[in-house]
Amino acid sequence: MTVIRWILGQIILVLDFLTSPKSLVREVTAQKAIDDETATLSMYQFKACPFCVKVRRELKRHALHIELRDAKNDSALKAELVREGGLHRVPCLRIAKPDCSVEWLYESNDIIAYLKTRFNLT
Ligand SMILES: N[C@@H](CCC(=O)N[C@@H](CS)C(=O)NCC(=O)O)C(=O)O
Repeated sequence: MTVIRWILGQIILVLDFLTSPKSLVREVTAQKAIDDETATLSMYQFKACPFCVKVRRELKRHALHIELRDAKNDSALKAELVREGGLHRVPCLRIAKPDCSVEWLYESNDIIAYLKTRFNLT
């Protein structure tokens, strides 16, 4: 089962590489304003998880530079996700709010919808 999962993961990564979407190009100041906002976000993920690939493709398409955190191989990040987010499930978007509170958003579709709303994406 582990081997089959690994093979499927590699296929997903190759297909993602071959069909990788083009990044939106913004004017420098507009991109800088978005980069300042995305600096408050990070995504806990597994490299070969299809749901994470789906979100990463949206990040690339919309040129959202969000720090990716490996919750599979990095035991400290994995523990942090479970302790603070509540579940060892990826993808999970960590949203640091201006009032210093933190929201942990699970579910790939919900993460994509959140990003589209927050950054006014089509
Ligand atoms: N419905 C979820 C599915 C997420 C999901 O099943 N993620 C798997 C990895 S592909 C996971 O986190 N599994 C927990 C684990 O392997 O410990 C979504 O769309 O984000």
